[in-house]
Amino acid sequence: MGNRVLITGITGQLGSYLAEKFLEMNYEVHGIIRKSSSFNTERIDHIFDKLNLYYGDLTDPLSIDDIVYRVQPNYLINAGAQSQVHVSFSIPMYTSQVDALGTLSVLEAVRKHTPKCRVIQMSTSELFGKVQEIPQTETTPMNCQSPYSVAKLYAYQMTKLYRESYNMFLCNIICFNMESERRGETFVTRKITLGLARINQDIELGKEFEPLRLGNLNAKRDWGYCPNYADGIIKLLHHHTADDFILATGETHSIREFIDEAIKYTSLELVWYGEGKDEYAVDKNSGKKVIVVDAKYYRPAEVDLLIGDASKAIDILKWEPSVKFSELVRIMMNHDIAKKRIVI
Ligand code: NAP
Ligand code: F7E
Repeated sequence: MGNRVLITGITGQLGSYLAEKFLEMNYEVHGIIRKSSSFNTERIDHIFDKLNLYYGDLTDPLSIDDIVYRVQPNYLINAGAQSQVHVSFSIPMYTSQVDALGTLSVLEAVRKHTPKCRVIQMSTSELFGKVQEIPQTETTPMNCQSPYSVAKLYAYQMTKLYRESYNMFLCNIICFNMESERRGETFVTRKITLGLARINQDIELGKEFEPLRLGNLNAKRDWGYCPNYADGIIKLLHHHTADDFILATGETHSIREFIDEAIKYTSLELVWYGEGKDEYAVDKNSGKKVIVVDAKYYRPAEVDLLIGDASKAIDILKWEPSVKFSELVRIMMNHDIAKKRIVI
């Protein structure tokens, strides 16, 4: 096997960690980036000169076909996606074009031009939706709750179908929530760590500030550390057999518990008032409103509880989710508190 890897979504959270890890392994790293009116390469700027980058878009099958043909990758990770669940309710058609049909474009291009290429499709715990089983395993029935997850289900099934029909090395890796200091700023964990770091500093400096506005605080997620998941993906790419695997920590916590853990890294002390959509939290010492529940962030359909059982990956791939919940919050809070101090 050669060592040429192609990553869609290389500018994203996961894509950036994968690119770093493959470079460390002396692989030739190729990636697809989108044209935008401002720079969108912040996560890969430190390795930019070592990468081979191509403009393309998952909604444009011609570009995907052309890039796969030119690169002739030995490995491909389809990490590109419209990955915001809430936004997928506003743009369901676009989300389907990127996440469902975009995956089909990748599979078709590989089938035509480089059928021996090993492919990982980035699948998601959102497929379990309104869960039928706790914890969720590779055999738990899927029950989607968003346009995002329906599009990802199409991609999951198409990946399986191509594997079985064409005898290609195609794997779905079903990741539970992957978080890190590189997480997009509108996902709830990063919104909390950045928001609390900002408010903590504003209170210390005696500055006025806007409270952090959040949606449903009671949903539970299995939050893990994105670099751990990148390691699992690399292990699967080098496994002897193509198969589907779950990556998860096996722990679940509510958004409320994430806030409670994050607040430990600030000088704030929260007191909660009200209920549901009228709930808010005040800092005991300053008397200022710090968090407000805002119904704008509620979703038309919610996924209430996710907790994954990654025994198959732990046993077969010898994978380890080494960073668990409290360590994850520590990493993210330390990063965002330091980042706030640099900005000032
Ligand atoms: P992310 O930070 O949102 O990154 C998404 C990447 O996809 C970005 O590089 C983005 O480019 C690119 N992209 C978006 N639309 C595209 C298009 N039309 N054509 C080509 N590229 C496009 O997501 P992530 O957290 O790294 O997640 C990586 C993958 O894993 C995604 O497929 C996601 O659905 C899946 N997943 C994520 C999680 C999680 O909890 N993070 C869990 C399970 C599965 P720009 O930088 O230009 O926007
Ligand atoms: O929401 C609640 C929200 O947007 C988590 C994606 O990477 O992981 C991610 O999807 C929970 C939900 O992530 C806010 O209602 C409350 O219950 O951070 P999130 P997600 O929907 O779990 C999966 C595995 C993926 O595959 C996706 O690509 O938090 N929540 N208040 C909020 N969520 C957001 N975004 N913003 C809030 O203000």
